[in-house]
Amino acid sequence: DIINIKKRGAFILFEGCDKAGKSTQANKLFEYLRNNGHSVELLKFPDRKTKIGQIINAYLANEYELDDKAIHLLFSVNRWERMKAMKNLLLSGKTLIVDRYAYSGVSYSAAKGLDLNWCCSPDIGLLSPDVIFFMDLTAEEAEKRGGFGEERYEKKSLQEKVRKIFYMLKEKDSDKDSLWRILNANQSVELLHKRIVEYSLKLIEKCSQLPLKEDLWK
Ligand code: 2DT
Ligand code: MG
Repeated sequence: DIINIKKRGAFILFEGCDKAGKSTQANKLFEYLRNNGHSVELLKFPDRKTKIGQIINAYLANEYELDDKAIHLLFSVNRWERMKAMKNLLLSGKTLIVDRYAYSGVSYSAAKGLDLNWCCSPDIGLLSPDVIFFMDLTAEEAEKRGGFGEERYEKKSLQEKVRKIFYMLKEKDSDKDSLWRILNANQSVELLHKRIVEYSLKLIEKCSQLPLKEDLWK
């Protein structure tokens, strides 16, 4: 007899600096998986639609000032308020493609000068991703892509610091085999997409058997 063991979905995360192509690749992976019979959902942080997200949006648009620590905590709250729903989706078998997460949270705040460990603490115990596709692009290359926009943080000098801190967070995970996949974002969209799809299909199969982890930075 077939014993029907429910398979969980994979938590696939895209991280990186602005202009690296995270949203492009997240969207393309979502379309690919959806068109190939997978149960999949696309999420983005910050989620600007919640009440907290609206404050974050105003802050990013420079319409509203907040203490660096206060806004850092709001970004974290904006993840915690989605945790139950994300957990239920994953357990129901949906693969989640997530555009930015706590790694962005820490990198951008620490780039402004906040203590790295302090920045990590509010996100401890969040769901952990099964893979981090780190779309890596130098600030110089990012600037060539039509320049940064008007939002807070979209400046070359800050982006350089953010990138360094992403690499520090990768070091912190050096015991976690193949969690981070560093992708050179300075290559063709289609080539990157192909590699991401190949890796994701294997990953979805592999982690369907593994328990969900709510152990970020534990
Ligand atoms: P987008 O350009 O991707 O919408 O991001 N950020 C993001 C933080 O400072 N902390 C966080 O926790 C997250 C998720 C990165 C908007 C900006 O918000 C920054 C860029
Ligand atoms: Mg942006």
